[in-house]
Amino acid sequence: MALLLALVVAIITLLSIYGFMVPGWHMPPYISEYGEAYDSHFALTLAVMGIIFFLAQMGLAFVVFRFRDQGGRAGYSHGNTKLEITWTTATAIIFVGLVLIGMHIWAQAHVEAPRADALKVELWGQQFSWYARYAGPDGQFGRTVPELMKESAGNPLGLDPDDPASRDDVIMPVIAIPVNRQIDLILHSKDVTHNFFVRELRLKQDIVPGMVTNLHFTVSKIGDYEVPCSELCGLGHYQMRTFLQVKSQEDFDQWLRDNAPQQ
Ligand SMILES: [Cu+2]
Repeated sequence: MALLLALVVAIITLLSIYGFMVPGWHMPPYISEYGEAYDSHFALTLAVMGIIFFLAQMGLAFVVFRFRDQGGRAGYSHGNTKLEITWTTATAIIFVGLVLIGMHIWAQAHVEAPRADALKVELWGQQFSWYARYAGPDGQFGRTVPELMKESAGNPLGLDPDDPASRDDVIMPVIAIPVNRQIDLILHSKDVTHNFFVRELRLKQDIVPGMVTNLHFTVSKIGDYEVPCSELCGLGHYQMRTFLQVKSQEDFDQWLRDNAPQQ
């Protein structure tokens, strides 16, 4: 019986590791400048965790077999303080070490300032849709007033008509951006916490109501990429998604002109 249980533990362990290694489960090719560093850090984390997982599970299988019922009296152990301290310290060092190694990748997108010529795009999340806002030819985002936010009036972001800067703002349900140009994405939420996640960008960011969060990135490949809200934000969460449409600069300029408000 003990041998059977040990074998089951070992087989489940090997199947789990095999499941992580077969192709088809992994993320699609990256399209942003963070991709290479992110992917190698991800692979390092997975390898370290995989080795620990393998050793721990094989240790479990061994102990199940080694200390099987052989007819003797069961002994009581109060644990081993030295061992406890050793593996807790080792775990802490591995986890903090991985964080320290990976921190600069996160800091590049979040903490380092975007370039002065980055294109500013606002992305607003709400239950259960997305709105992207562009400043228009004047380069200024118009004032938004919460009291004016009204979907049925065609003013989901509450643009203030009295502010001249708001007249040329372009508001769209998809995020179009030009390829090979740095984007300074400014994230807002109108209600609850949402999450901006584009697998191909290797970026994921919570959007917290009352907070403005910036992210910057440059995309090197034209195409359409899914943006699913990745924070369970209510009953309609499953349908809260849009697309990041990466276009050539000319196509992007045309798209912006085509969708400019009539004045
Ligand atoms: Cu959401």
